[in-house]
Amino acid sequence: MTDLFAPAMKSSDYAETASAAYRAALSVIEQVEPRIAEATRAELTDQRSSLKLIASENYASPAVLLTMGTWFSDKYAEGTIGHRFYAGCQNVDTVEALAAEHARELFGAEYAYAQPHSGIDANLVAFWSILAHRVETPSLAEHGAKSVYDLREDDWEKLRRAFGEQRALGMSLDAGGHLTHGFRPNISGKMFHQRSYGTDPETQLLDYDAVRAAAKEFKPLVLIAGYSAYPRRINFATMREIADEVGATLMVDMAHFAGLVAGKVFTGDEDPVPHAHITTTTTHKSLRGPRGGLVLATKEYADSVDRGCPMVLGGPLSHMMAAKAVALAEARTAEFRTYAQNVADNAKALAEGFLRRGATLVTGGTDNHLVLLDVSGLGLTGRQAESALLDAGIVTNRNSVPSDPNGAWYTSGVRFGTPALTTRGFGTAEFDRVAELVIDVLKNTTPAATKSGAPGKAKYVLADGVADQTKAASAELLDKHPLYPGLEL
Ligand code: DSN
Repeated sequence: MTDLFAPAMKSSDYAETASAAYRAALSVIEQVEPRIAEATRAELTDQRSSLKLIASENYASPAVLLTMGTWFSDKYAEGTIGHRFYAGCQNVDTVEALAAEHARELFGAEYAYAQPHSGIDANLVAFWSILAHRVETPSLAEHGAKSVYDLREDDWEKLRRAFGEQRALGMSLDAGGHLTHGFRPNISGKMFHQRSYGTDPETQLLDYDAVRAAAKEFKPLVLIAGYSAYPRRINFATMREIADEVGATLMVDMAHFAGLVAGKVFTGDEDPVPHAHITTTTTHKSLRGPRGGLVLATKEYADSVDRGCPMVLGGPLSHMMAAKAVALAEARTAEFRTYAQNVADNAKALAEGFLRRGATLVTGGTDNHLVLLDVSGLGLTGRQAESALLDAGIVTNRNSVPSDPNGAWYTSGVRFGTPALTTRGFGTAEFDRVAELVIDVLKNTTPAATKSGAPGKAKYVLADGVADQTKAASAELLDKHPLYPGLEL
């Protein structure tokens, strides 16, 4: 490990203290439910011994992990800082204020809300906040009400109708967008009339003219930007221009690339925060914090964002807000900037490693933290490729490619991300070796025939010996870059 918490882990004091803390914690757990202690140990062993390439995962520091396991978990604190519906929230106020302060400073945001429990919660807070600000606030005034609590039932009925008539425009799932950006089976696709924009059929790149044309025709209340499987950067200044042209609120979901924004790899037009009205994120992906969400907003949206609880959130998870504050403090360091740059450099090395070995990549490469490999040319579905890689100790996830003929279940792609292994200290040479191992596994995988003799979409055959050879080769890389060095349970 070469970055922020690695030097600390390498110092024997820190590693010994962290080891003692975890040994003590596990022995306390063991006395109540030994199988949980055992599963917790097994999870560390598994994480240490596999090549974790899931683009949305990472390894949080011991400081972040330990902060989650405290008595803050036991406190109810519905409300906002200094304005709670429960007594005795003074320490929660301290924690939430620190998390928000770090978030504001780190991202240069006017307002930060640290309560969302996850990314979907952060997006729900954003959607409701936009509706409240754009639809409800004028309606409230019209009804002579100061807050939603003053409304009568027939006023609510009008509001419900107004909400239901609103439109959202987001990136389609197969182009790399996220379920919560208006996908039909998600609530975002039900609370809004929804339309999606895709990518250029030739280049597979975002086509801003097409987004503009769709926005002009559809006139959305919310223009959503952001992705979970698009391997390129977005020009958020252009997205804001489009939003302004049609009177939309620009909401950016930066969950995947928040670490690259925090680490100043994405700056200027590629930094969403100065351009979006509302920016949401998770805290556990490239940002390397605890599982959770965060909403950043301009001042005009602050009041409505603050109503996240009770509108769509339960009581805040104070222990998680504390861990977010610790992670955000880590992300404000120079070491984190180096980490973020390494994440992007490593993704390029991985993409180039794939391309040199004849692979097909969606958009032909990457300039963020993820690479989307199209495995259809190898005669495989994403599901077969994902399973064969897992047999060989390489953990990834299958993913649709644009206009995927295999749909969202079998898919034709596999998504790879560099945040986790970069935390372990992998550099560009190691990622080139990872590309070699991946391609070797896939070239030795064939679809198993179905009863009719046609190739199936799920079953596969991995040639004998390849899984073991790959695991041995991975072990060499992993041993050189141990996870939590010095941590012994
Ligand atoms: N599950 C996350 C991902 O893998 O991208 C997004 O919600």
